[in-house]
Amino acid sequence: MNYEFINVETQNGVAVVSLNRPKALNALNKGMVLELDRVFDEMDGDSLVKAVVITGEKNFAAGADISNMLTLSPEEAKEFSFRHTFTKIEDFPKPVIAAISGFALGGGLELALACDMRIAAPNAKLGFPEINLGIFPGAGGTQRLPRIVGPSRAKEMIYTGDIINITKAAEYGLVDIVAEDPLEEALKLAGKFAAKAPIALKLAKQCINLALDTDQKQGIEFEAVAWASTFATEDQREGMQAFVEKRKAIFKGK
Ligand code: DAK
Repeated sequence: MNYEFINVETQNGVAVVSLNRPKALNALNKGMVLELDRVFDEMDGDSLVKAVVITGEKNFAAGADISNMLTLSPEEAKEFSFRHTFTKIEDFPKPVIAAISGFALGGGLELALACDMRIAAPNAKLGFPEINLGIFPGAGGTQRLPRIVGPSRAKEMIYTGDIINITKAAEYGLVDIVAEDPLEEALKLAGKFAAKAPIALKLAKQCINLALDTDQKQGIEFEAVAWASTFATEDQREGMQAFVEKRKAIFKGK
C-alpha cells in the first residue's frame, strides 16, 4: 500500500510507522490521520506485525494542522475529529510505542498518549498549546493526560499551554523512558514484546486499558474471564511445556 503522509516498514515482527510531513514538523492533516487509520486496520489483520512503533524523523508531530482548522464551523470541527483513529490505536490488539524526538504538541501529543508507552529523546518538547489558539485539546487529551500525569499536572499543562522539556516530562510520567535514540530503544522493547504470546499480550492490554475505565471489581471479573481464556490457546500449552522442558517457548499466536 502506498501512502503520501506516512511511511511504513515491518522488520522482525515490528512495524515502524513514520509520520512524514517534515516541512510542517509532521503536523497532522486529515490525509495523514486517514492514512494512520487505514494502516492500523491493515496491521490488525497482518499476523507478521506483532508490535508497532510510531515515530517521526526530527519531530514527532507539532499538532493538528492549524491552517486546516482556521475557518472550520463547529459542525466541520466535529467532522475533522481524530478521536476515532486515536481510540483505534489505543485499543489496537498489539503493543504500540511512541518514539518521540523534537516536538510532540497538541494533536501530536494526543496521538502519543493513545500509545501504550512513550520513549523520548533528550531534545523532546511536549505540550498542549491549544489554549493559545482559543481552543483546547479535543482528541482525547483532556481524558488521557490526567490518567497519565494526574489531574493537577494535566490542568497546569492544558491551562498554560506551556511546552515542557524532557526533564519535566519524565518527572510527570508523561515520558516513560528517555533515550538518546528513542527509535532504537523503542525497537528493542517492541522486539521483546513481539516474541511473547500474542493472544495473552492482547488480553493483558485489554485488561490494563479497562482498569483505567472501570471500577476495580468489574476489572477483576473481566480479568478472570480473559485469563481463563488463555488456557484455550496453543501458546499456553507451549509456554508451560517449554518451561517444563527447560527450553525457549516458540509462540504461534494460536
Ligand atoms: N500546523 C500547521 N503548520 C505547522 C504547525 C501546525 N500545528 N506547526 C508547525 N507548522 C509549520 C509552520 O507553519 C512552518 O511552516 P512554513 O512557514 O515553513 O511553511 C513549519 O512548520 C516550521 O515551523 P516554525 O517555522 O514555526 O518552526 P519553529 O521551530 O520556529 O517553531 C513550533 C516550532 C512547534 C514552536 C511552532 O511551529 C508552533 O508553535 N507550532 C504550532 C504548535 C501548536 O500550536 N500545536 C497545536 C495545534 S492545535 C480536533 C481535536 C484536536 C485537534 C484538532 C481537532 N477535533 C476534535 C476536531 C488538535 C489541535 C491541535 O493540535
